[in-house]
Amino acid sequence: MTSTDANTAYTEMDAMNVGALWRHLGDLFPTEPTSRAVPYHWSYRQLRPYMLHFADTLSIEEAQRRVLMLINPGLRDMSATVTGLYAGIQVILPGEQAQAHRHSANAFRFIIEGSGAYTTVAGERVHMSPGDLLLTPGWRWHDHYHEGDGPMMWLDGLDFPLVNALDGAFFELYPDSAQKADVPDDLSSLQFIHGRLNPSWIGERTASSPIGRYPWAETERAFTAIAEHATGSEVDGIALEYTNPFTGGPVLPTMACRVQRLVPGFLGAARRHTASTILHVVRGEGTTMVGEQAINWAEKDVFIVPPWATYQHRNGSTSHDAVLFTYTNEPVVKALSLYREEIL
Ligand code: GTQ
Repeated sequence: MTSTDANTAYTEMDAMNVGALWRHLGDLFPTEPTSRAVPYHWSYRQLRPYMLHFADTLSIEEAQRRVLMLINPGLRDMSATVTGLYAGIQVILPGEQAQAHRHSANAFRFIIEGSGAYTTVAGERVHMSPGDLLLTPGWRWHDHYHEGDGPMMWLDGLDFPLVNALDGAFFELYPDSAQKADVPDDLSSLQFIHGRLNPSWIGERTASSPIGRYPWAETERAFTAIAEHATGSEVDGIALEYTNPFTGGPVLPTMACRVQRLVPGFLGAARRHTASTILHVVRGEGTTMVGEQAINWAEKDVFIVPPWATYQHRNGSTSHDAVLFTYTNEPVVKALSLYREEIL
C-alpha cells in the first residue's frame, strides 16, 4: 500500500484484481432482475430470402449446419436469443446431408416447412413434417438428410448459451460423415407417444424424453380431444406442454416446450416471470405487448420475452385461432429455486 488516499487504494487493489463490494452492491444485487436481453422479433418473411440465398451459394459441406442465428441485440457476445437460450433457422436442400456430430448442449427442432427430410439421432431415423417437434438431447450423435423436394426449414432450439456460461461445453465430429441407422425408423415415437402406455421393458428412465418426434398430428389430436371445450389459462390460452413420458415433466432437463392456441379475439392477462421465453408462430397473427413494446407477429415469425418482462398476448383475428410454439428455460430456473411470477 503506497498511500492512505482511497482512490489510490482502489487503483492499486484493481491491479491486484481486488474490488470494493460497497461500490458495486447496487449492480451486483439489483432489487429485481435487470436482463440485458431486450424484447425482439424476427420476421420470417424477411429471413426467408437470406435462407434461400445461402442454400444456393453455400454448400452444406462448407457450412456443416446452414443456420441463421437469431441474436438478441443485448446478448451479441454470447450469440444468445434470450437469456440462456438460442434459436436458429436451418435450411437443407434435397440430396444434402448435414454431417454427424454431437455436443453437450440439448437441442430440438420444430419443423417450419418442407417434407422428405429426417435426422438420425443415436442410430434412429426421425422423420420431419411441418409442426413436428424433434428432440436431440445433449451428447447424442445427430445428422440431417433431405430426400424430398424443395427446401426444408426448421427452427433449432438449443441451450448452448447456458451450457457455455457454465463452461460445460464439449463437441465432437462423428468419425464418418453419417451414422448407420440401427433401429426401425421413428421407433421411439412409435413406442412412447401414447404416454400412458409405456414399453415396460425399457428400464432406463432418462431425464430427457425418449421420444424422438412429437408429430403435429398428435398435437392437433390433443387440441381437439383435450382443449376443444377448455378455456385454458387466462395468460396463455389453451397451452399444452410436451412431456417426458417417464416423468410427466419437461422434455429436456433445461428446456420445456409448449404449444398454445389463442382462440379468435383472445386477449390474455398480463404476466411476468423469471424464466426466458422464445415463441414461434405456427399460424395466425396477433400482437404481444412485451413491457412497453408491441410485437406484431405473423405466421412463422420468432420473438422473445426476456426474464421479468411483462407480456400479454392478443390474437389479432376475430375469426381464426392463433397457434404459438414456445420454449423456456423454466426447468432450470425452477430447479435453482429462482422462479417467481406475478399476474398483473
Ligand atoms: O443441427 O446440429 O442451430 O449443432 C446450432 C448447432 C443446429 C444442429 C444449430 C447445431 C445444430
